[in-house]
Amino acid sequence: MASYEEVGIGDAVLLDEISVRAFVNNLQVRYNGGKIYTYIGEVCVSVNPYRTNNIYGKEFVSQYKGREIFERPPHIFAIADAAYKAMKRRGKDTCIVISGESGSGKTEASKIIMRYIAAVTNVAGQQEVERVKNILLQSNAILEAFGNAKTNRNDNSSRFGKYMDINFDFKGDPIGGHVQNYLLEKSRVVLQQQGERNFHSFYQVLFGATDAELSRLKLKRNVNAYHFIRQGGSPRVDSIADKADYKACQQAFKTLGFTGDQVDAIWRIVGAILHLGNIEFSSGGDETQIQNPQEVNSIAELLRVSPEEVKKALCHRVIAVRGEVMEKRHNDSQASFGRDAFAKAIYERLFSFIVDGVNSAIEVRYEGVAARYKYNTVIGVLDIYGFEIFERNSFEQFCINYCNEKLQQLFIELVLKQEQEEYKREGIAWQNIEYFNNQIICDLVEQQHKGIIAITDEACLNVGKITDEMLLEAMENKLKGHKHFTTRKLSPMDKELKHVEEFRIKHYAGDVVYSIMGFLEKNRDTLFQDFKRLMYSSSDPVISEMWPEGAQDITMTTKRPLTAGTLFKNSMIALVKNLACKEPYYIRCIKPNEQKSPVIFDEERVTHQVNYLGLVENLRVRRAGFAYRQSYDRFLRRYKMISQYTDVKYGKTKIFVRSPQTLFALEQARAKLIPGIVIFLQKMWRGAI
Ligand code: AOV
Ligand code: MG
Repeated sequence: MASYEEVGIGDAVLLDEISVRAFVNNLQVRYNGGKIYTYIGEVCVSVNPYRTNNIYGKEFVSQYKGREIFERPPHIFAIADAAYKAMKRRGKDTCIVISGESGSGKTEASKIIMRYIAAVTNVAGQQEVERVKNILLQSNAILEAFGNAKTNRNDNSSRFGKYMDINFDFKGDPIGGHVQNYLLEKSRVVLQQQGERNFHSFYQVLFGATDAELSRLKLKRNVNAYHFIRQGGSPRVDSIADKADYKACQQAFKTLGFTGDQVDAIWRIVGAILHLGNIEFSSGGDETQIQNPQEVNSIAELLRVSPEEVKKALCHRVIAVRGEVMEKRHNDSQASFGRDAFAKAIYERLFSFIVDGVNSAIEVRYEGVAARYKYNTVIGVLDIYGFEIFERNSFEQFCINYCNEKLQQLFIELVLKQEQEEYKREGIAWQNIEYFNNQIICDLVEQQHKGIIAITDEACLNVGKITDEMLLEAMENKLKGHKHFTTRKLSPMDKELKHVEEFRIKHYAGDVVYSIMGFLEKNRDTLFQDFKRLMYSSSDPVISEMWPEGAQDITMTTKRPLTAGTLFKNSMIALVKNLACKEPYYIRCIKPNEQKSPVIFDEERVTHQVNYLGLVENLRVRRAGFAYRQSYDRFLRRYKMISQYTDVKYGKTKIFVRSPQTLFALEQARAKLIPGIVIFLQKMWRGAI
């Protein structure tokens, strides 16, 4: 049996002193002693260990299975178990919200939670449940291959947001699931900063495919031969095994039931994108020419379309003017723009296709297990892209950081605000605890008419007439004086704002300087119709079916689609609404240093995170408050067999228990009585009494 001795204080609620320093010190003592998890009541703080710890094996699973949170030393398993128990015992939909900045350990945490759930369910060994569990676990290999990339913050950074529902039957066994993905950072397909990579999939295929496979894709095993994947100058990463990951990904495609034709089309699209990146345009005048037509042939062959049509789509636009169809030749920059938009769009569409494939593999099959017990409950696991600041921050970082603001807002709402309001409602004496409410930053981004997204949308309506600089001016006019927004023009003395095209948002987690360049186009997200028709014309049904809108007649006027910013905003609002109606559990991840080192605990960096995550405020609310509350009837039902208890307060409708220890004592006393009661009942049933 593995020993797991306590170091420092496991539940910060029991610290002698409540201060940021004491809290961080305790985290440090625990981190140095190899303890990465610390509680604030039922919130689990996790400090990234940057090393493999042997704490997730079978013996640990059995230590946490079915136990109450406060019975065992802090562990992420206990939170997973609590969410699972609440779902199983009380039939509640629950969710586990994992937050923290880029590289803090969210994605690893989400996988550990999924493995725990897989380990504690299906004791009966049903085949269908085994199948579902296997698929849930293996889906990660695929989603990470196509949706994660090396950034300067994290070698395996999630470049999409992921919310996964796991559905359970009435026995508590997983019978299916659903993945919802949020805005993939598709600009990475065509552009990476120094030190970064494109999505893993590109390197996996180059390093992992056999010679025969590569030659079918018309690719050389040489990263430097392809513009789209060599820009960051770091094709090989020590912590990443591209070749093994390719194998795992291929295996996962099989397990999930992707057909051979589908997998073949997926890698052909990846290959076509690499060729597309090498296309160069040049012209003497306004009429662009493709410099390397052999690439066009490769693209056409891989996408199963005609080379003539590829060339046409790259060099022309077909437009309809008052019902009349005309061809217009691009100049070089229009052609390059079109090529990049095309590459980004086919990768994004490919990613959605893969997510759909994962979903059809795990959707609840009502003709199967669930037909007998349609009743099912859900545990949702949220793993998004963490807050990030780079050298250059653009529209993508703006969306990612806004997403983090929304999650912080949800935490504030549920943990800090409602908790305090509950005491007041219940008439329990309460001293208000102050915290920074980031609603003001959410409003800055998402408010109707006045928010940054709305201002950008308005500018996007004026196609061709408005530039990014003019958009920034519009923002300056509308947001002048806002405490969390500034530009160089608004504060000329501000040295951090080096360029006129920059604006700064004071986020909950720190100041970020964004460049406005590209905002309009990224928000508008145009893809010339010609490319949609080209993809639809593919003789490969897998590809053609990814692009149904290519069937549309050119002369048909279509409604203006929603912008990328508005779509993202809507999806965030829906996400928060979905999470808010479930019983939430929180994992708050902390990154201990910038060097990815297992031995450095950078006090300043950790203090900063503890501050912006509001952990000490969380602790104050928890400590001044009562760890556990329950409606009177439930409390009575559970504990009426034990007559004496202490340290409780009587609210109007609920009873509040201050410390976990009290509750633990109650639980223990109750547990001691139960065997006697069971024996009594058994005797009674047998007629012995
Ligand atoms: P993130 O999901 O929070 O970043 P990850 O979960 O990808 O961060 O963690 C980054 C790296 O830290 C992993 O690749 C591991 O090397 C290491 N790590 C994290 N958690 C653990 C753990 N529990 N045990 C061992 N190593 C760990 V981002 O997706 O960039 O926001 O956007
Ligand atoms: Mg991640």
